Amino acid sequence: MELWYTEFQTKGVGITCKTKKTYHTEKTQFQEMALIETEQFGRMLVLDGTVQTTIEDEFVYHEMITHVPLFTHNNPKKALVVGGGDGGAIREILKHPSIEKAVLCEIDGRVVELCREYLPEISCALSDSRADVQIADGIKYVQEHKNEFDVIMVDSTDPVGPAVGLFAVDFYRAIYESLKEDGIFVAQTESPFFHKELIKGVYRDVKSVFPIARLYTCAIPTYPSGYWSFTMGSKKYDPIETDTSKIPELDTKYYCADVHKAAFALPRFAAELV
Ligand code: AG3
Repeated sequence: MELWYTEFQTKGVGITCKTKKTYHTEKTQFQEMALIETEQFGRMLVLDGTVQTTIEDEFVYHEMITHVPLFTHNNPKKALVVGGGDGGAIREILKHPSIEKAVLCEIDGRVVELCREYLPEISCALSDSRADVQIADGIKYVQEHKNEFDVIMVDSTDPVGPAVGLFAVDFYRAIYESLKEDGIFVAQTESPFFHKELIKGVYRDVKSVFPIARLYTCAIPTYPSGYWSFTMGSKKYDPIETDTSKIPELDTKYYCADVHKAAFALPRFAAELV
């Protein structure tokens, strides 16, 4: 018998994957969780019915949410990931030799535990001595840590349920305060095809808090529409002015100096959102 998993991404569109195995399902204090084996994308983490990450395509998202801001900054030493309990962003951050400490602040401890068990390729860096895993509310954590971080990345779920507060202007203000004077912030901001109003609103809010705001995009096959966006707020450095000839070779599969530049070149319909 064939078993298929479907995420309904909008009222009229879904992604359906043939599954080989269900490793684990659980209702945590915050959300429903599933770890499954898919034929096309390998192991997959699903939270509240939405695909969070898969072994086959996680590299795109985790490289793009981290290396773009880290190479926009001159010399990042201390980074914070809000959400991101799978540890993929931390793994990428720790590829930067300048990084002394990478804090992960994830609200749901079960996500971290189960990703350590079932997705070791993604979560492996959580045991690095420079990684500091905090199981806590990211909003409170940011409010309590002022003027501390060079780069903050918000690696959240969709703006429903536990993540709603992570898409709010008050949170962006708290992030501004939590960053050093040349700090940079990036948030995952959904699909330019399916979430236009969200992107417009986030961009407007980020722009009202940070002197520099930029939208950039990449291709992620398992996320709604396959085309994904990130919004950056920066106090000093403009990512489109990064001297990309100085970007060193890193062990990456998507990000490179040309992609750093190209990611900010927006198709007309996406450029209209900002
Ligand atoms: N967080 C963003 C996932 C959003 C996907 N949305 C969806 N499938 N409806 C990814 C977490 C990876 N660290």
